[in-house]
This record gives sequence, C-alpha cells and structure tokens, in this order.
Amino acid sequence: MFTPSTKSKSQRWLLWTTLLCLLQLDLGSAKLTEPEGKIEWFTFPWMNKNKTNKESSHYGGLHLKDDYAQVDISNFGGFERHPCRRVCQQGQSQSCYYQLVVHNYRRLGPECQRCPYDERACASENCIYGDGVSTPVMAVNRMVPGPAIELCENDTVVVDVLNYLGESSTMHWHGIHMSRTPEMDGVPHVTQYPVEPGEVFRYEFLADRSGSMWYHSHMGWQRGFGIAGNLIVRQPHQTNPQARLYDYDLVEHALLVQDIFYDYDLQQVRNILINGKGRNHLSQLPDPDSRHRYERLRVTPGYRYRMRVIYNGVFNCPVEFSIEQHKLLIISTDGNDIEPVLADGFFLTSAERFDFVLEANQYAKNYWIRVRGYERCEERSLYQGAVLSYRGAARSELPQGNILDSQRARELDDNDNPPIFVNDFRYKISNDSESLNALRQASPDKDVGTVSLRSLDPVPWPSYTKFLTHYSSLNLRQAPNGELLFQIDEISFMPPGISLLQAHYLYQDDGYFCNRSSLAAKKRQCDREVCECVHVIRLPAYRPIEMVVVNHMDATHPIHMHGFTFRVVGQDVLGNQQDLKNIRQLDRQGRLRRLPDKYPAVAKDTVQVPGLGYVILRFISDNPGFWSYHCHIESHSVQGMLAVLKVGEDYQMKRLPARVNC
Ligand SMILES: *[C@@H]1O[C@H](CO)[C@@H](O)[C@H](O)[C@H]1NC(C)=O
Ligand SMILES: *[C@@H]1O[C@H](CO)[C@@H](O)[C@H](O)[C@H]1NC(C)=O
Ligand SMILES: *[C@@H]1O[C@H](CO)[C@@H](O)[C@H](O)[C@H]1NC(C)=O
Ligand SMILES: *[C@@H]1O[C@H](CO)[C@@H](O)[C@H](O)[C@H]1NC(C)=O
Ligand SMILES: [Cu+2]
Repeated sequence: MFTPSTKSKSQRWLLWTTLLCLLQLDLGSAKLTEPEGKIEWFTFPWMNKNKTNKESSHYGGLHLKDDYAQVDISNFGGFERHPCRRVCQQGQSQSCYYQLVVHNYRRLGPECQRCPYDERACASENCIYGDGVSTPVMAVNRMVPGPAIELCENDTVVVDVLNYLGESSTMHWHGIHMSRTPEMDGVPHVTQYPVEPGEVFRYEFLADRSGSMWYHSHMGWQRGFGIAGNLIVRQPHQTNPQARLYDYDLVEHALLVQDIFYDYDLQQVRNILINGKGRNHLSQLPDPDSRHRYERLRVTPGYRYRMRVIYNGVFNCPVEFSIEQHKLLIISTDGNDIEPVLADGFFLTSAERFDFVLEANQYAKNYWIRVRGYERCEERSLYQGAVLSYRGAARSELPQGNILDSQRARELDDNDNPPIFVNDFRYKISNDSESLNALRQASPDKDVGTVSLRSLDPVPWPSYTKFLTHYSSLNLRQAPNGELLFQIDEISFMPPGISLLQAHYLYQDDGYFCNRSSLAAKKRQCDREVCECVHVIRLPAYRPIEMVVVNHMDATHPIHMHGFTFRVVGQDVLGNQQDLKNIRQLDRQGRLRRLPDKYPAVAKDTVQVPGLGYVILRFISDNPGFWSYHCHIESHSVQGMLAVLKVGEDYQMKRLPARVNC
C-alpha cells in the first residue's frame, strides 16, 4: 500500500499515476465476463474505423455524433417479460440481470418512415414520435425514456451498461443507497471513472429499499437528451403499509415526466413530455391524428390504482400535477411512505417523486391528466397532458375540452373550498402561522408544504439527539468574463482528474480538496473572486448529521444528496439577504425553526430549497464514501453547484483498486 508521507505529496502522487500509466495497469475497469445475453461486439461503431460522421456539434464540452444508424441495437428492448417482474414475497429475493445500451437516436428520425402521414409507421416499435419535432436524443435500448426496471426489495441487480454513444457516460441509480457498493453510485470522477465509448460497465448492487426510484445518466446533459428510466422496487404485500389502499400497482401507471430541449440548444426549454409523449401545443406542426399522441392510462371503474410520477427535470421548471375531476391520495415521496394526504394535486421540482392512489370512481369516460410548467416553463406557457381512460370510454378519443381549462374553471369557482396542493415550490411558511404545529393542524384549506408531510416511520434516532450541524449555502456569482457560476458555499465545483473513491489512498486530502474553510485559510475571498476547485465537505461517519442549506437566490433549487435519505425538519423562507448572511447567528437565536423532536419528519432524497430561504436536513452518516450533493437542475450542477460529501475517514472506506486514466 502506498501512503504519501512527504511534503511533496502531489508530486509523488503524479509520479505514481504516471508510473501506473506506463505500466498500463488497468486495475479497476470492469471487464465483462460471460454476458448472459449475446453482445455483438463488432457492432460497436468505434470498431468500424471507416464510419462517417454526418453531423457533429459542440456545446459546452458536449460532443454528439449522429451515427446511430450504423449501430445494430435491434436485440435490445424492454423488460416486460423479465423474470424479476413478479409478485414480491418475503425472503424470495433474486438476482436480476439487465442490459442497457445507451446510444444516439432521433425523435421522428428515419425509423419513423412516413409518419406522421401513416399512423402505423408512427406506432412502429423503432419510431420515437415524441412531440413530433425531429430532434437528436439519446436513447436506452431504442427508447426515450428508457425501459422501466421492476424489482423486489433485496434483489441483487446486475446491469451491464453498454456505451454506444460518441462520448463517455455513467449511470446513477437515484434513490438506492449503495451502502455496500459505493463504487456503483455512477457519479463520474467521484465514485467511478466514466465509461468510455465502446466500453461496458457492469453495475451490481442490492435493491436495498423499495419505492419509486429512477436511473439516469450522471454525465453532462445526457439525461436531458433522454437517458433515464423508471426503477420501481416493490415490497411484499404483508410488509407494505400502504398495500390496503390500492388494488393495482401497474408499471403502465408510472409516469416519467421530462422537460426537453430541441437540437443542441441547451438554453431553451421547449416542451414537457409524459413518458416521452405529448403534443407541442404551441406549434403549427401538421398532425393528421393527434388522438394517439398522449400517454394513456387505462383504469376500470371501481378499482384503486397506485400511480407513480417521477420528474426527470433538467431546467428550472417546477411542474404541477393533477387529474381532471379526481382527487389524489398521496402516499409516498422519493420512495418513502408518508401518512396519506388527500389532495387535488402536487408539485414536483427536478428529481422529486410522488406516488398516489387514484380511485376510478367517476363517470366512465376520458379525463385529462395535467402537467403544468412554472418558472422557465411558464414563460413559454408549457404544459402537457395524458389521458386517464376508463374502461367503457371510447378507447382512442381524447377528453373533451382543453387540458388546462377545467383546472382554471375550478380555481375560479370554488372559493369556499380551495384546492389542496402538496409541495408547492411557491409555498412560504413564515407568515402563514405562528408555528409549524399550528400550520399542520390548521389547514385542509391550505397548500401542504413538504415539511408538514408526515413519514410513516418515526425518525430513526432518540429525542434530544445532538446533531453535528453543517451550514451550507447556494450562491450565484458572475465571473469577470460574464459567465454565471452556480455555487455551493461560494465555490464552483471543478471535476477532479482522478476518481475520488477509487484513488483516495493515492492523494492527501488537504492538498487535493478545497472547502470554505481551507480557502479562507489561504486568504481567498470567495465572496469577491471566483473560487473553483475540487469541493469536498468532510463529515464524520456514523454520526447524527444536520445540514442547514441556505439559498441566496430568488428561485427554488432542488438539492439532491446521494448515499442517504434525509429527514426534512425545517424549510422556510427568510426573504432577506442580510439574514441569510448571518445564518449561524440566526440559528443561535432560534430563528431557524425545526420540527419537534418526535415529529415523524418526511424522508426524501431531493428537496426544494426555497428562494431566499433554507432547509434543515437530518440523517445518520452510516454510509462512508464519497457522495455527491448537488442541485438537480442540469445547468446549475454542470456550472458548479455540486460538492462532494466525504463521509468517514479513509480507513472506514471500502478499498477499491485505482484505475488511472492516461
Ligand atoms: C469504407 O467506406 C467506403 C465508402 O463508403 C467503402 O467503399 C468501403 O468499402 C469501406 N471500407 C470498409 C472497410 O468498410
Ligand atoms: C430484505 O432484507 C431485510 C434485512 O435483511 C429484511 O428485514 C426484509 O424483510 C427483507 N425483505 C424481503 C422482501 O425479503
Ligand atoms: C476543509 O478543509 C480542511 C483542509 O483540507 C480540512 O481540514 C477540514 O476538515 C475541511 N472541512 C470540512 C467541513 O470539510
Ligand atoms: C413576513 O411578514 C413581514 C411583515 O409583515 C414582512 O416584512 C416579510 O417580508 C414577510 N416575509 C415573507 C417571507 O413573506
Ligand atoms: Cu439549482
């Protein structure tokens, strides 16, 4: 084992990496052994040196090639017949193998042939119609979004990700803790080296919990281009506390919502799609038959259905979800059961999830499922629909009326009985009531803030637990060249050249990492100059940790923490920059309110930090490793609103072979 000990650690480190390169030691790359399905190696486009790239574009380091047509991916598809799709039973866990090919593709591409003028061509398996705008996408097994994976709790998941893209990639399993396998978390240069074009990477992990998760690329804008899919982990009926609330839990009722851009224009949000479908309501595009453009959810009168909504959002575009003439019994968020709340709808910011039960108790016809965009999406009046189609209703007809009409009508009409929405990003607690307690008791007639949701599980620590509090801030800075930098603790994250987890015994943290205090010690003034470095926040392992995250901007930021599920014990708006600057002092004065110790605070992995406000998150740091902590709006995390939590000391971390990229 090599432990740097001299003063010139970084030189020593470099020496070693160079040496490893020269020796061509490729210790950590996962070589594929005995694939269960057939992989046609010769179909990798990079093996064919003679290929021509018809088109390639560069956007912020992004490199896309339009060469998918040369790739034979016809063997890869969905997992409808996968043996792991089953009724979950106690103690009957399985090993579940999947292949995910990520590749360039096109909406309304050549596969669609005579679509939209021939409806059969539109419906053909290889055609991705989307919203009818021809644009490059990145697909998984020829699908956008990628195929849903359905599992039972405690299953072992083995996924080979085959990178057919023209650029490197990784896959993140959003919501899975990876407690025994931190190297499977899929964050490039944090928990693994990127999977290069033509490489296969085998992810192998335990589905350590149940709920609505999802998988998505953690590389650049790839999930915005479409590399994402549902990952549904179910549990046995006997151990599922919500099981008695519904009759069916169908994968067809899991909706992956996504805000999309066209071509390579990453600045502009252009539409919102539901399971990759919908119309472009603003365009005058010809469409001979719009009846087939919306996702359709079929239900039978008299039954209750568990539905899941997962938001693969890449822009600052919170969405409001509701269903015409139906109430939603909300039972889970981010895969964590909550005390059911009967609501008219809910809001989602990027990466959040809500599960609800829909009772098919209305007149048997077609109803609009409505997704309405706010912020950047509201500027463009973006919204989308899907169809809730009762058995007995005309199977291919659309609901009467426009998608948002009925909602507006109801809002105007019903002054006595205002609708209830959960998790509203505009929600401000401060001036509503004296205390959070009062707030919770108060209001069937009010919006329900995230922090007032109640978990079905009590908090996993005794009352009066002393938490180690870490204060963190979200900031925006303009660089001298005019570029906007999104930051955490006034630091823009710079990706390291190595992978932190794999190589952690090759470097000395102090020379390699930075954080607010280490920069202050070097007399750097990050409130005035641009601080850009490998931002790592150290937290001790196996301790009760509290994070106070303060947002200096007007807009809400959805913050996601890898490796843990946290409890949200505070979330509020202060509304004043001055107050935010003195956050520790305010906290000492008791001005940051926390839920009572015994309150079953809601568990989440992604939370909205309100504009000019804060959240307070608690968790036990029982998962040593390098866990990324970032805003889930793509442009923000790409521009630096990301930090790494180094949880535990080196000796507490899993030892992994270092691979050195040369
Ligand atoms: C390379 O491309 C040219 C022109 O398309 C073709 O004639 C030739 O056969 C190709 N060679 C190989 C090895 O594929
Ligand atoms: C999964 O494993 C945990 C811990 O061993 C156990 O408590 C739980 O019952 C298991 N679940 C199933 C479905 O077997
Ligand atoms: C910040 O960095 C310094 C120097 O590397 C380190 O001693 C300190 O523990 C770090 N603090 C946090 C909170 O990560
Ligand atoms: C709360 O009310 C006070 C006084 O009425 C006002 O100054 C403050 O801006 C309000 N805060 C928020 C977040 O609306
Ligand atoms: Cu953000």
